[in-house]
Amino acid sequence: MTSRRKFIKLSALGASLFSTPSVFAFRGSVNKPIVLSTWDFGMQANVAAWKILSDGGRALDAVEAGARVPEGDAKESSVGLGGLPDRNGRVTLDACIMDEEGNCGSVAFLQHIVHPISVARKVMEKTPHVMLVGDGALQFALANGFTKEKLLTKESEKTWREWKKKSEYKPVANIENHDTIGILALDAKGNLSGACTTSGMAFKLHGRVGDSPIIGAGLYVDNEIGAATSTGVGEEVIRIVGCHLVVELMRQGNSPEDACRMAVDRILKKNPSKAKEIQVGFLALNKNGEYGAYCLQKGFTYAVHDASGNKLSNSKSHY
Ligand code: SD4
Repeated sequence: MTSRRKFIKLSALGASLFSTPSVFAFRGSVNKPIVLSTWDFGMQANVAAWKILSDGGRALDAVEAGARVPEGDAKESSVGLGGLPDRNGRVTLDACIMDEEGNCGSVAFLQHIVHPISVARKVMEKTPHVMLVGDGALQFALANGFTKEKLLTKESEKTWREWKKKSEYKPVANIENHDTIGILALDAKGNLSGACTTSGMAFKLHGRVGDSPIIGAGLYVDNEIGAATSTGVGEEVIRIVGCHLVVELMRQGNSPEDACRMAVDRILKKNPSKAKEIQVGFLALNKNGEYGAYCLQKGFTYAVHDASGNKLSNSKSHY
């Protein structure tokens, strides 16, 4: 009898330790559909995503379509085609995608493919895995109908050659050498999805992978609560598993903006002197269609498209 009681007590303790209580509050009226994307180029990405969402389409299709816009734009130097290369002059791409059922797919250190986000989706849908990297990811892409392209444009090669003169690798606080697109959507059915795609830190070490293709770090979606994505110095986001943290903070009842701010605070607390010099920004959307952002340094913008239109906002910042 005693041991049975002990067992019941222990099981109750176990349950309370392992299940995070959710105090997330659903509102009567949900602002849907809605899509949000990081940085100024999020405006164009949102237009592509909105075409799908406004037609009753699925959030997953919307975030993929949105992410493909800067990926295919040779003038964007931080994503896909035309992305700035690593220090060896190679353009290496990272991307991930996650749907309302918690399915996810990711590619990292992928070369020669313009749309890594679509390869990530194929990984999610066609393999039992979450992540493929490097040459394996390339072989998988080629086997699935993607074609090999030259991603280094004349402009990005020129910028790289200039950089090589000093070869100074210093992740700076402004947006010049980092602009990942993270895109989050809530569709008319009330389902959430997210995507994130980047060429990573410019002039990084060959083989370096940041937060963007890492589920939980650069992107996280929980269809019960909300979704989050990040931009900036990926190493700092990985250290705190940033986007999973933001979603869990929303689960505890925090607004999207507060959850983003608390994640930024965590980075600050861990490394206050470094935080002064770098940029990290989080963007979050909850199940009610409420959204918010927060970053370390001024300058992080995000675009929001809902039934009232498409607009660009400045994120609040710590500094
Ligand atoms: C990375 N987080 O590779 C990416 C870069 C980025 O805005 O977001 N730039 O670390």
